[in-house]
Amino acid sequence: MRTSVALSLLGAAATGVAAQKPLPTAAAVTNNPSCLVAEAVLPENAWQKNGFPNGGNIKGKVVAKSGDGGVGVQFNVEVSGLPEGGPFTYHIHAKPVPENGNCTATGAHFDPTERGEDPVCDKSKPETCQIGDLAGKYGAIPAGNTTFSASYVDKYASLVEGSDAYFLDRSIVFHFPNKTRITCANFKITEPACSGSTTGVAAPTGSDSAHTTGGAPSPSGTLPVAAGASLSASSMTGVAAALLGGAMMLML
Ligand SMILES: [Cu+2]
Repeated sequence: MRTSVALSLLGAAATGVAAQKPLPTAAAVTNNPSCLVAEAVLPENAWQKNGFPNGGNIKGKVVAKSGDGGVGVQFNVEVSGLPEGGPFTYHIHAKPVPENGNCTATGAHFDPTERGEDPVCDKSKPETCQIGDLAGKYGAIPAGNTTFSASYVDKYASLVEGSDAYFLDRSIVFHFPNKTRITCANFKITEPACSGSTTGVAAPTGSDSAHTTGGAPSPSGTLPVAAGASLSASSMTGVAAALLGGAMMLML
């Protein structure tokens, strides 16, 4: 860590550019659960509540589900009734929309890597952008459009509850070019994850079936091997947990 900071400072000095903190990078998510679908449906007449008489009659939704093989999240964005002006941006925001529909209460952009607003997102390096900055990474809604649709996979968003990049308890917010908020909605799960999905929970399920044959524990020598084998495909953490589990069994 310290080395990389020193190197990048050295690099900046060498090229005569003002030293800038290197941006944190978001990790690609590979264990999103299959089947799960979530939708953020924009409410009718939200723009009136938000006090923008020229807010058009924006409607639409943002659908989120796992990318192929659990990698990233596929977003399908569909809006109509956009007001005049633009380009319009939209983001996942840090907090949910409260009961009264006030988009201002959704806080700042969802930014678990804490990279902040500056410098602006560089599309060619999406891993360095705020995870919630969807318009920054995949394009804003161009000016002059009353409808818009887009579909893309963001590798860094997570559908695994409890992980840093999990966003289904947050909101999506659409903005005028001056950043004021036109409309917003919370994500809601419309289809649950299916069993046998590729979450971190899937691997332990496999090892469970390996040693829940009968109430009595199997001969201790075979356990760590079986658990290790069934978990090896999942993650280092899984393997570590399996080894730890095995070690604890041996101690008992
Ligand atoms: Cu926003």
